[in-house]
Amino acid sequence: MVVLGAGPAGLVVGNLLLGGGVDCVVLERAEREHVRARARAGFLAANTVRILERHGLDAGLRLRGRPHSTCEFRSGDGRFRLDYSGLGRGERHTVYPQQDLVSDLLARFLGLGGRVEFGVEAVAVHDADTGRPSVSVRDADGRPGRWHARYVAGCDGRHGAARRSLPAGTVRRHHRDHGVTWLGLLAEAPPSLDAVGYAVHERGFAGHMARTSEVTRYYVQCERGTPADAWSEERIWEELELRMRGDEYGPLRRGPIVQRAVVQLESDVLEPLRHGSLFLVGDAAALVSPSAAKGANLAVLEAEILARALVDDLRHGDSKGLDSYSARCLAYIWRAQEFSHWMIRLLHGSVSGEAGGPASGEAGRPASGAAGGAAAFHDSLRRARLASLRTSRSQQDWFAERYVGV
Ligand code: RFL
Repeated sequence: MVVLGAGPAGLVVGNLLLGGGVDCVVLERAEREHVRARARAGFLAANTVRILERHGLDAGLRLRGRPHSTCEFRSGDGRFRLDYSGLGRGERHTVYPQQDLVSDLLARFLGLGGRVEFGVEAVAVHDADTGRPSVSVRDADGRPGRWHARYVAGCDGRHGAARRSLPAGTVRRHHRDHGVTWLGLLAEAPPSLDAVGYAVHERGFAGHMARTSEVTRYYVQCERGTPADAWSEERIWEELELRMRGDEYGPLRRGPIVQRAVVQLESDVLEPLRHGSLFLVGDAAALVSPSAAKGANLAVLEAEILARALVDDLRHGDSKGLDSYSARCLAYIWRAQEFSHWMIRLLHGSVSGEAGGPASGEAGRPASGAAGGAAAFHDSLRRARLASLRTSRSQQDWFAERYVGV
């Protein structure tokens, strides 16, 4: 087996294959330290924790992960909190930085004797429609090489070789740009509240998510096309403070911004997720906008489904799991897309593609008045959605089940 990419998807596939007695190699474009340090997700769903636990991959998160079950919504209509451990299925998140999870998975994989080729970029997957596919690669010095395998797991993200190698016409791509842009920030500052904070403001959305006791992720909506370094740290904190209504609900705990990235809220699904001997997993299969924190959780879920099916096929000659892989995973992916789309509309009023929605992000401009009736209409719908969530128990149960589940 060849696995492309040493992110959460690739490393879960790799660990489960080795555990199931299937030999594999992981090809990873980046160097080891880069892979171990890349800060991204942080909220693991209860089901993700169960999967990791089932396969003995949870030692680190049991030690250092922190349970989390509260989110707080702030808007011009006031604020309210939902403790979702008491709603829906009563599940919680575990806050555990993705880079720590990746480090754990990598250590475990190498400890089991697994092989990772760092600094080796997959260029293309060849002959995927045969039973003998291969992967052409180049190393950091540009030297070419080739790996042969029975199957290839494409866990190399949205811009990887697996997606690029799909012949035109074999896969349908669903893509939607929600027209909303966030600046994703990591601040070396303790969390400012003991909840995930979602702030809806006429200047645009702002979000707060704890990562550790010293590091907090913030999001601040910005205009499409804003370079990541366009805003000074002072401006970032002023916008966050204003949108999160620090004067009413308490000031934010500030610190240096140590990472910035522009995040365009997009959805992207490939269908089907199998092309002969090549399987798409994680971000290579689908991109879910970070509005609902589903990406890493889906990646782990799909990785388990694929690895089990591969072990059944390669060890026991049972190919049923591989045959149903795509349909099974797409059912989860579309539910995650649906919820993340709902979250985008909860937090942003009008989004692109809706009548009167912005063609590109319009953060910083009031949604009412001269902006026109349609924008004001969508803003009123957003307020009504938030009001339902605040007051309706059945709406809260629905929200909790989807927010923490995959
Ligand atoms: P990854 O993690 O991108 O790993 C892919 C790996 O493949 C390598 N690679 C290649 N290797 C060889 N040859 C090539 N040609 C290659 N091309 C790429 C890359 O170097 C990399 O190591 O994909 P994977 O494993 O599918 O995991 C997906 C998750 O990383 C992603 O969905 C999440 O980070 C999304 N996400 C979040 N998800 C959550 O569940 N909860 C969250 O709280 C959350 N927060 C986030 C997020 C994503 C964010 N960004 C990146 C927009 C916050 C942010 C800011």
